[in-house]
Amino acid sequence: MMDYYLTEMQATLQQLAREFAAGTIAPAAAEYDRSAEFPWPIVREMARMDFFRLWIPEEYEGMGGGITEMALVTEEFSRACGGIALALAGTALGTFPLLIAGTDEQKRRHLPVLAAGEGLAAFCLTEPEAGSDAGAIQTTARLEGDRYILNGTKHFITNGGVSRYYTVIATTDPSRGARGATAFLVEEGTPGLIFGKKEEKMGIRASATCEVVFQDCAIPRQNLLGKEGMGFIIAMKTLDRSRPGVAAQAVGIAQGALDHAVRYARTRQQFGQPISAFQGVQFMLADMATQVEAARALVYATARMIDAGAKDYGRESAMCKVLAADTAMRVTTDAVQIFGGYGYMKDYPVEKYMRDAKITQIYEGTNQIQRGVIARHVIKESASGL
Ligand code: COS
Repeated sequence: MMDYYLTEMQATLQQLAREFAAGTIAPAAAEYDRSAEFPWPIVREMARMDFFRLWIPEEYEGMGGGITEMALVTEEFSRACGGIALALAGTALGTFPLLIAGTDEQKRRHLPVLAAGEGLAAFCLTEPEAGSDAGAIQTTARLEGDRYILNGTKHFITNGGVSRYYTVIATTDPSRGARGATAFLVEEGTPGLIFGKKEEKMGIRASATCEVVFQDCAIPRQNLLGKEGMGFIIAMKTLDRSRPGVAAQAVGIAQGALDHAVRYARTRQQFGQPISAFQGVQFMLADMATQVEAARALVYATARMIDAGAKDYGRESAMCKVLAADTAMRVTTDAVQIFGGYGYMKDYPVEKYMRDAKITQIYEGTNQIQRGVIARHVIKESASGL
């Protein structure tokens, strides 16, 4: 791996995450992939090791880390299992609306709980009819006295059914489209918060994904995040911050598959020598390693840009997500190829990496949506003479 000259604290964190991934996540990955159960014992261990404090500011009992720290840990966890890593990365995603738009009082109440890992979080934006077109949400929130009443269905919700906090985008004014969207915090146990169908997924099977239904779900008015009508902007800002996390997950998945492919190529004998002696295999490994490093470099550069206080990083967030997710798909497919017939079998680890990689091209905005975002920026910059 290239030397990114991490700070001492970042290098220590990376090492800690690497050891945790190798010692605790990797041995359990295949079994959770098979059973599709939520990895509670590992999540509790993550909490005990303080990993959930990472992205929470120090004044709310966190470690005050940034996107860089989150990316480093997500990458290392995903190198062992992209699904188990999502318990942590999905909680970061679910927490961002509170960090972006919450009041000091809201933060004081909820962030220490999240920092201690006593509760996970989930971000509820997607609906059956509002995927890429996030402005088309139909879930409504109606103010009645001092309560908002939520009605509607969110689906494909990561950490759905296992979280304590649900940050929800609903419309308070359907006539205004995206400008009528508003963000809310809904706590587990609220009457009318119902968990629907649990999804049976191709990959990241250790991650809980389910439908989240609101049926006359009444929440206190003070659970409004930001202001009415700001929900779409909060959602977009959330995604701008979280996409480097998906990109880091993709880099980790790609690196994990590459690790296995190199080890296998060194030991698998054909024609009287290890297959790593053949130039055809060497060139594949060289391209895989180069692509993973290029994706990692863009993820770290984007994370550092965000942590340094950049104002607008939507373009870079989308770029690193596209590059890393496409890289993960290519590299994991090539890893299966290097394993040959064994690669196609569930007895070997690489087919899981290929299945896990696929989602990174789809969720938190498909790679087509990311390209749309990048193109908008590029064209706007050109028009303004930059
Ligand atoms: N940061 C801040 N504001 C943003 C923004 C961003 N990154 N992106 C858009 N906005 C603002 C716009 O400036 C606009 O504000 P005004 O109404 O004040 O002009 C408003 O939000 C609407 O923006 P826009 O017209 O660009 O919205 P579109 O409906 O065209 O949608 C895309 C834009 C496609 C980028 C958006 O719908 C999207 O990201 N879709 C993918 C959703 C997604 O990632 N889903 C995955 C599920 S979440 S796990």
